Amino acid sequence: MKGLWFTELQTQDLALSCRVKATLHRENTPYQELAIIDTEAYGRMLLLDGVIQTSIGDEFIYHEMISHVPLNIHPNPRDVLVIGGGDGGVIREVIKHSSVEKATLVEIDARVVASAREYLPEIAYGLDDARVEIRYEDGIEHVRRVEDKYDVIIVDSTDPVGPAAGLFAADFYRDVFRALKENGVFVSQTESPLFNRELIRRIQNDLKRIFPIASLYLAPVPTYPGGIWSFSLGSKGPHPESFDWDKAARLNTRFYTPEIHRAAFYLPPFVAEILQQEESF
Ligand code: SPD
Repeated sequence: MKGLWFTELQTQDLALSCRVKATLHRENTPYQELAIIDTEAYGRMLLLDGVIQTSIGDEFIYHEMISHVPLNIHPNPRDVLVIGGGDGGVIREVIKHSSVEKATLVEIDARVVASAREYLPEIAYGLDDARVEIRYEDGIEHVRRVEDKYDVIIVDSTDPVGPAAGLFAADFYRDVFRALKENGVFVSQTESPLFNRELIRRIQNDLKRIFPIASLYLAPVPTYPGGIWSFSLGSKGPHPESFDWDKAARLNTRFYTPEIHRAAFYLPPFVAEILQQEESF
């Protein structure tokens, strides 16, 4: 294996390696170690504490699926909150919806936004849209302070360790429920159904206690552990599989389609089992 390689230890027993063309940037921010590398297989990548957050090669799958599913389920999303997501990928998708009047990005680390703007402009360009407000603050605190404000809340966080752990907690979901307007829809990235079964089960049980409708959907993300990723959804009213088909089909996307939206909620048996089993703690 000639050349320089980056390896992410994705679990204690699994690693993903990419051949590196160049290291474009590296710094310690007040919150984490940030790096931008260019790889042969997936192009430029954002790494936080050595974990792949996004890559030019596969980012569209994750960003389209975490955004267009909740935004199409909501009948008229006007005010949208994105927590995390400082690379701008979710915001780029959110502003494709003409109903959106305001998109607020709450990102704790200003250096993530600045680095994405400089090194990942294909992902970050939506951050300059006039409808976007960027606030550098803690998403948990932000949601605690607001009530009846947002139509859609999307959590595009890092993995549930360190400061991000609170974004996967029942208390946070209760605050999200309060921060949403009538008919509000919430989606969070909730890790790998192959390696994070207990976490997904616990989150789904929490959401079922808090929201009238809770659901799980999946998408393939090749650079994330196991290559298949889960998204947990809580809705105050709209049903996850009922949406305006023609409007969804008109979006300019590379992965998301109305057919894929519907199919994403049909869970393979090994994932359906996660939701059927009792919590083991
Ligand atoms: N294992 C990494 C999961 C990261 C999910 N969020 C990534 C942010 C991309 N905008």
